[in-house]
Amino acid sequence: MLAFNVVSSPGAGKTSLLVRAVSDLKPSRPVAVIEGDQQTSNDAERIRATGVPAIQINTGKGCHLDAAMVGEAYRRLPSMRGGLLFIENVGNLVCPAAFDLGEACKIVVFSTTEGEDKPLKYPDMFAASALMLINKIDLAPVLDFDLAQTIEYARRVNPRIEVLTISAKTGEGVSAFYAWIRKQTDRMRAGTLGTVQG
Ligand SMILES: Nc1nc2c(ncn2[C@@H]2O[C@H](COP(=O)(O)OP(=O)(O)OP(=O)(O)O)[C@@H](O)[C@H]2O)c(=O)[nH]1
Ligand SMILES: [Mg+2]
Ligand SMILES: [Zn+2]
Repeated sequence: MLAFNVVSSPGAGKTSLLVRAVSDLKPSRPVAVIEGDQQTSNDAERIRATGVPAIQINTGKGCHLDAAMVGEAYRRLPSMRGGLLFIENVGNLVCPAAFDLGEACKIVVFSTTEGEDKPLKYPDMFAASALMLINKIDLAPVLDFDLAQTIEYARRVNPRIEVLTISAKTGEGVSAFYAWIRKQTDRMRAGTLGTVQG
């Protein structure tokens, strides 16, 4: 099984992206989502509406997921052998950077509405992530969003971070994200990527 820990500030578009991604990817392999939020089951319900299993974790006063919470949720999922597990972390650009949930890697969703300087202000999250998805690219023209500047700041804190621009709303760029997932799957099978037991 290949697991990704999806992190971002609140509202960057993690669930919107996952709703689209699980719908597109479920024909080819088992897919499931573990959702982390302080309160509500809204996000798990949005995922379940696609027909994909989702387990909601509510952290209450907590502000991040830890491996024990994910382990407990994982045991409630159907068999994920050969599958893809997305863990949507609590919307928070700070402490989720410090917690290993057993994922192959972290994916940071950064949206064009947040301001180009966030990688410099919250460097740990960008340093800990293998991939930065720049979401809400459909809004870039009205925001005067500076894409090159954002990427430059992100690479200042993590020279190896990969970057893709997407719109969870329109679907722009998501096929490149799926190609990136396929590449990680190949690397996992070749034994060159950290994995969790399926
Ligand atoms: N224009 C535009 N809006 C988007 C896009 N992706 C998400 N949104 C909107 O952004 C808002 C937040 O999206 P969510 O998917 O709930 O974000 P989230 O990161 O899961 O939020 P939390 O789980 O609360 O941290 C919603 O109103 C979405 O419709 C996008 O690509 N373009
Ligand atoms: Mg969400
Ligand atoms: Zn926390």
